[in-house]
Amino acid sequence: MQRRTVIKAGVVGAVATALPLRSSFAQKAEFTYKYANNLPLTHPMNARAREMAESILGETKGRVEIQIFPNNQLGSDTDMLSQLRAGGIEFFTLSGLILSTLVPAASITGIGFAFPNYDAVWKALDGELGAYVREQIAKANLIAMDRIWDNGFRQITSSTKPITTADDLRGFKIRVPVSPLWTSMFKAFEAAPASINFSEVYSALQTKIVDGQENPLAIIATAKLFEVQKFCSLTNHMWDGFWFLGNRRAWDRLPADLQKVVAQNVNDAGMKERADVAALNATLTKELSEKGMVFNQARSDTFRDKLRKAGFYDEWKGKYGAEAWALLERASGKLA
Ligand code: X2X
Repeated sequence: MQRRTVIKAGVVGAVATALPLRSSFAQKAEFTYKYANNLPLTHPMNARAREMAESILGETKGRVEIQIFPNNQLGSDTDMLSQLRAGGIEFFTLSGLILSTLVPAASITGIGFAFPNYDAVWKALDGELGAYVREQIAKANLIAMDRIWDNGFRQITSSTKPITTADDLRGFKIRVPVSPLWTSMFKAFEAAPASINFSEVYSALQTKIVDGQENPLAIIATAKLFEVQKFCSLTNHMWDGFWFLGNRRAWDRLPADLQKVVAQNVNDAGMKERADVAALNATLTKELSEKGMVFNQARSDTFRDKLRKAGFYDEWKGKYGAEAWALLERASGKLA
């Protein structure tokens, strides 16, 4: 059986099982909430989520149990977003860019080359820009925890060639996540982007439906994309993070004291996950090289120029509106 078939069978056969938690509580929890995500067990997101769920169980004396369903066990991001809205799952971590299919403003943090480094990212996301996006998320009847979790600065991988300048992307078949901003950005590069959920990325690369994809090093490593990709071009073309989202009705069912314990632990876990991902991204070039990936430093200036010339920044400024764009530019400097 192909990997793709196995993944599908897993979802259809409803064999998903939550990560086991250490618990000394004999009673069934008063609130048993499902938290689903799209990342492998080995990614820091899931290690920190597990600690988080254990401390929530302990601090609420067994009243709140968070069951973790990693690795797209409950379906693709698109599926999980529907489940979150319907209340089939209570919590879900999702890239702001994919969330923009529901909350258009949420993709603003992924604008190409907006943030020069992590200091600028956290200043904006833990500050006014993050607060603005969370307000827009609240209008869609979802809650977003204060601290966004890190995905990282994204790099381009390929099975065919290294990408050094923007011209190398011309006609390049590249997978992008399901989000208008991603498609727009890679069209501005004159690439041939295909929207594919992360649950299908490994098999799409393996079967050469696309020649490349883009993701932070921590994902290239933990999702084993190096098995099906040869080149990794360090473009740092955008930053991406995961909002820790909750279903509004499920959240409102929790008494205030329990909400406080849950929010505190989720935000603390997010801060630890940020540190883990930063550490990984600093060391993974070596580890992935040893696994056979060939790295090159891309010429970021050529990519940025191309976006500017294609009218990418002007177009998105118009979509987000002046207020949101001003908040972004306070962190990024002038873009359009
Ligand atoms: O889908 C992706 O590429 C990933 C894992 O980075 C996101 O969740 C946006």
